Amino acid sequence: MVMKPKTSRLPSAGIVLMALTLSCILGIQSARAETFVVEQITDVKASGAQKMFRFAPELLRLEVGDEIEFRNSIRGHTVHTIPALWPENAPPIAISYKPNATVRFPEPGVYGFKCQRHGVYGMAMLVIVGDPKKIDDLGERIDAAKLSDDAKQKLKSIISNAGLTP
Ligand SMILES: [Cu+2]
Repeated sequence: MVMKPKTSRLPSAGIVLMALTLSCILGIQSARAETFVVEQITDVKASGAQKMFRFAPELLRLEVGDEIEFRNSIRGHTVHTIPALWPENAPPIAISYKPNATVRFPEPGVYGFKCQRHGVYGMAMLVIVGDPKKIDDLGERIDAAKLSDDAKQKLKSIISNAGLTP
């Protein structure tokens, strides 16, 4: 195999500088807040209402300051705070009649969401921001929340699938 001399392939100082600047900019961007997308699904092919209406994904783990773009809060879907699963200092959220809405999460903690209309069928989700201090009592808080049995079951399966139950 014939090797080409490498010296002729050395990039010019200008290109090296440009690459360094670019990687620097990209580095700063990746350290910034991220935006995640949560869809609200109506799956007409699903068997039963418990599977028909759902958030996707149903669990998100964020860094403090990250954002979620909630999509499809239309045709009955909404995004509403579950008060029993909400950090004390965080303002409640109520999104309806919006194809998309972006929410920022500056407070660490556990955030529970339900759809106002389909929560009764278990349309609920969890967002965990940062490293919340109290997470081991999550199961008890779900039990105590004013939610339908289907929603409680959904939230409990989310935390057990994620290995968050003690
Ligand atoms: Cu809904």
